[in-house]
Amino acid sequence: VQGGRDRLRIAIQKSGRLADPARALLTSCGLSWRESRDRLFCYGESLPIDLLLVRDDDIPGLIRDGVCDLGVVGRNVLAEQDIALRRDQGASAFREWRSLGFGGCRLSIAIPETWEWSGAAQLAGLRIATSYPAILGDWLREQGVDAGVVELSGSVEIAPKLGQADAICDLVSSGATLAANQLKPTVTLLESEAVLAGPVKPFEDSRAALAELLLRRLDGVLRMRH
Ligand code: PRT
Ligand code: ZN
Repeated sequence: VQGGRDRLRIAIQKSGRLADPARALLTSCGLSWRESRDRLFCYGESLPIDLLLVRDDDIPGLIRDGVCDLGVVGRNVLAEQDIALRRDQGASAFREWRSLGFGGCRLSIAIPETWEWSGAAQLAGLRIATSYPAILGDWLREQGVDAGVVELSGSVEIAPKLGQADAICDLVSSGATLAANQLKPTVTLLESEAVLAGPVKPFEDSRAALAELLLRRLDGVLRMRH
């Protein structure tokens, strides 16, 4: 699949927390689609703006590779992949264009309930489990704290119980999951929500006008929602 020049392609989550609100927001912007039989592609009908339905983790890479023009993704995912990419390539390939006001959560350090929190220095020499090693690594460096980072792709909150780690760095919304695992949140590394992500460089073909139209409508909808 090649990034179209006269159509705009937006990647959104296929299923999960951001899937329905992302689609509802774009519908509020006057977009409508005809779905492909495999339900992975939605062809724009009211405007030449198509959707690709994917895993959220794939969205930054799809923008970087030009497969998609824009994407709706958590700031947490975008920031993690941006740090990793800048470390590898020395430059960003995508950035946040708008914050969208849904999917709110925090990326926080959590420690066992029974511990007293005295600050970042307390983490020195401990093992911290996370799915966000780049964000955590940068933060630990900023704090001047030398701790072990244990990268896990899921079930991070049970790592302390399993003896894989002493503390965790994970997304928190209500805090119920932490409480169920006898953990408590301490410091927040990132306040996250869903964002519209796009390339660092502006479009140079007819996608520019389409993106501008979409942003104008989006800003109107976001203002009304406030
Ligand atoms: O399949 P795919 O890879 O696309 O989906 P996914 O499972 O990776 O993502 P999904 O749908 O779980 O989350 C998508 C995005 O929603 C995240 O990247 C965040 O930007 C945002 N979001 C908002 C959250 C939460 N709130 C949240 N609470 N993502 C995850 N959680 C987790 C949290 O880590 C905890 O384990 O949900 C659990 C419940 O949270 P509590 O604190 O309410 O108990
Ligand atoms: Zn994911």
